[in-house]
Amino acid sequence: MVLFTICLCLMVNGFPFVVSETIVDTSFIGDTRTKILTDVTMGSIIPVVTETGKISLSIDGLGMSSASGIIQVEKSSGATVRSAFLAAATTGFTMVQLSDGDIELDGVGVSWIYETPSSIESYNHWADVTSIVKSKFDSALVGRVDYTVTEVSKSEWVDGVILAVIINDPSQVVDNTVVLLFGAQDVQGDTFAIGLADPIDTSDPNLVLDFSLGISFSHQPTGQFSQVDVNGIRLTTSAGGEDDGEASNGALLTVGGLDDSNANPSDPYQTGVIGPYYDDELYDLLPFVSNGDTTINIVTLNPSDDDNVFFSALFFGSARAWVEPGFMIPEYPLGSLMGIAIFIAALVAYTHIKYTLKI
Ligand SMILES: [Ca+2]
Ligand SMILES: [Ca+2]
Ligand SMILES: [Ca+2]
Ligand SMILES: [Ca+2]
Repeated sequence: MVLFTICLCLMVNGFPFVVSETIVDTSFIGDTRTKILTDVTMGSIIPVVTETGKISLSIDGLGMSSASGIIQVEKSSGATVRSAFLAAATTGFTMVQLSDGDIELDGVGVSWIYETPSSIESYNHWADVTSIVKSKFDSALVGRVDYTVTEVSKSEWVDGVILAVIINDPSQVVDNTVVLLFGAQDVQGDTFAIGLADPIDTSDPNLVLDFSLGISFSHQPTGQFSQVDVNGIRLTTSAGGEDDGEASNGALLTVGGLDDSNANPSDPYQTGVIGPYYDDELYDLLPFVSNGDTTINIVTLNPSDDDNVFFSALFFGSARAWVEPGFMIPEYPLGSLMGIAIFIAALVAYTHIKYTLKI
């Protein structure tokens, strides 16, 4: 693991001001569980796992009012678990923060490795559950493998969980990249950028750019939706809803995954008034990229200020990629020349170090 931090620390009008950006090297292949991540915090989802190889990805979500339920992983012939992760969101506007063991997977208490306040007065949590998931999956028959999720603390305090499993898949013929992102998008607008190790080759028949979002505390049909723009073009205005849960606080969860289609919403400006299933939060980014592109920019906004975008997954078929968090301008000095100068200096330093490393 390579970890670099740029830190500019100055005094602005008597107040200490710090610009800090952690760069996580995602170019290696293998175990990512030892990563130290200092900037998983409300303000942006960021990449926490990157894997490349003959791999596939299985994602499922579960929101429930009851204490326990089933979450699934799809297994193809010869498949084994490379790594598995569980994301959990507590119920909006409860300020509930989970402890280790408050959620169980197949009766085993889950231990959190990252957690962050959300933008809606709740908490998001992240765990590595490879050791819980692997042996059952590896020995299972082809098809759906069931795991029992138990919300040991009050179920009304937990909106739901997302299980993302990266699978060694002998049916894959080319190297793919999976990137999992976790954190908390700001409801008032937040961005992240996908950097591609090789330029997009739209003539490659194996090229796939599937994109998934995980959202909690969104109920539809209402005015609760997130809009998503990709490279400045609207992808959806109806992300959200309780697709993988129930229409009840403490069960509001959706994620693009099993039983969803990567078809994009036919009307990208349709808001969430039709219902949760108009948009299943699984998307195809191919229509948004051009041959030779090396970056993809994604911007989310939740006009109702009460939905929590806390997870994303990218599946790059036949492509290698890394993902950068949005470089946010700190709130305090925005509008002052000093602040802008500091931001530009930090951005230049960040860019220099990043491209020194990656190219
Ligand atoms: Ca619940
Ligand atoms: Ca779903
Ligand atoms: Ca879809
Ligand atoms: Ca939905």
